[in-house]
Amino acid sequence: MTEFFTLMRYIFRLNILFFVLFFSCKKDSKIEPLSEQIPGYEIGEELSAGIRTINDESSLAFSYRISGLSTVEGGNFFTGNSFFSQNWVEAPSSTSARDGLGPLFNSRSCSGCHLNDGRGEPFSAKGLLLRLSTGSTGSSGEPMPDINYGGQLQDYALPNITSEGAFSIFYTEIPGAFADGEVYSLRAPTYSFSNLNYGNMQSGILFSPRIGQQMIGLGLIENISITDILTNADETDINMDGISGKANYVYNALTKTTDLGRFGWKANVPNLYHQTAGAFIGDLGITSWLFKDQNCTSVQNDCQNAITGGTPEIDSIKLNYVVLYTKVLGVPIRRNYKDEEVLKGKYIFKNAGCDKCHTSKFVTSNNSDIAALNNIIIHPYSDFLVHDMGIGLSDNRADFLAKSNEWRTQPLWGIGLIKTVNRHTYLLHDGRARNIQEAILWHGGEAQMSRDYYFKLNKKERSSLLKFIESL
Ligand code: HEC
Ligand code: HEC
Ligand SMILES: [Ca+2]
Ligand SMILES: [Ca+2]
Ligand SMILES: [Ca+2]
Repeated sequence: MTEFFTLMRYIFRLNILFFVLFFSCKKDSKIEPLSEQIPGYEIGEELSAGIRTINDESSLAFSYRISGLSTVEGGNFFTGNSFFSQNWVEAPSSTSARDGLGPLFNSRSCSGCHLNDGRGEPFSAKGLLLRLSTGSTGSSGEPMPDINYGGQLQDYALPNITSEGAFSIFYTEIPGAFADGEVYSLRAPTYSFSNLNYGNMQSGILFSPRIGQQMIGLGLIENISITDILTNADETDINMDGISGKANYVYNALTKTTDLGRFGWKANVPNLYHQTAGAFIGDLGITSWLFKDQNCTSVQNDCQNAITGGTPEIDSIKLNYVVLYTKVLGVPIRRNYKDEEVLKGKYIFKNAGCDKCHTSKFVTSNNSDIAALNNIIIHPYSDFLVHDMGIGLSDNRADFLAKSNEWRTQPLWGIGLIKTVNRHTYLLHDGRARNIQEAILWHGGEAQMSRDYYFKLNKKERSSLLKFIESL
């Protein structure tokens, strides 16, 4: 990595040198602009995570640790990786370091839903899960779980345990056309449950389908100061630009207080420690010191009585490795960032107001105990606030302060590589969009103006904007 940036700087200096020579020898011939001078290109914009950017665009582009880690941190990353990627097994087992799976679970490993540290797919066990709640809230403002099924439907179970049930998705196509005649179709999902083995869910049960996101740059996001995030919040739209942006304050299991939410599709989780321990218990059925109880409701007796993988099932040392792992996965460098069309797309992105939510730049704070995460210029293309995205994207289920139609601006860094890393392009919180264009056309609410702007573009302009997003 260091070599790479030295090389980049070198090439850049060479260009300046070349530029000087060029002007001094060939004063009156037609001058081809040097790549550095293409209007709109800003030096360094391709470095999505500043000096920590990963120089790779392969199917492993999301899987590298950032540069600048200490030897100990670097080693712990690899141990963390093994507990993230390898399957957990039923207890008791000779592989006692990784037993305790379930009894109810969604996947046998973290990477089951975050394959290659990337984006899940809208299929059960490949990355989509359903959060459940009753509509009332608990003492910390949290959504209250269903009595029989808890806060999440686990659709897998160990061999002798009764599973919770299954769900299926049915898509309805909604056709549309641009002014120039090009047609598109959006697919709206409806969900149905089957084989519910623990009785009915409470009447009026609410559920929220969620896809696992790419794991890149999360420690940098965690290290943005609260003040910097709140600077963009404008809940009552005082500046009257049609965009509000609201902070979601959520329960922090570590401090047992309320904190700014940053992670998850509704900014429903405050930090990566809570998120990681929460995923272990919620998605894999692995207990930790933070979430001590097996994930079984009071009616799930065989689940409660099953053999466990220890108390807790993942000890705090191993949990720390996985938390570190989630913090230091890097962000890949942009591609084609100097192409004329991409630069035109960047211009359109701004004009369409996309950047009012997909904020292009932050500088991380100095607060992380991982020195490499401190003071880094980043281009995540998110404000990490929740926005009203319209009724079309509503899940009918509030998550702390985020209402049913409110979602956290999804960071766009790395989005153009999801296809390479995960071999699909399903986007949005439930994977309903089959590509970037469909994701844009689903934008409503505060983003309606941006959506309409896109809708009125001609084909060439639409293509430029899409090329820009693909370059991220
Ligand atoms: C069943 C699929 C599934 C499994 C297994 C899973 N995740 Fe996730 N992951 C998700 C979903 C869905 C979200 C979004 C959650 C939300 O919106 O509440 C997510 C979000 C996250 C995030 C936050 C990402 C962001 O951009 O905000 C982290 C970190 C994470 N998962 C880590 C883990 C770890 C660590 C494990 C293993 C212990 C794991 N996940 C296992 C589906 C999964
Ligand atoms: C009002 C804030 C807002 C504006 C304006 C906005 N977005 Fe978004 N964008 C979001 C939110 C919130 C999501 C996540 C919505 C969801 O998953 O349901 C999102 C998701 C996306 C996604 C899918 C990301 C993924 O990884 O799944 C793309 C692509 C995208 N936006 C592009 C754009 C473009 C291009 C524009 C301008 C034409 C734009 N957005 C304007 C808030 C906004
Ligand atoms: Ca267990
Ligand atoms: Ca459950
Ligand atoms: Ca505003």
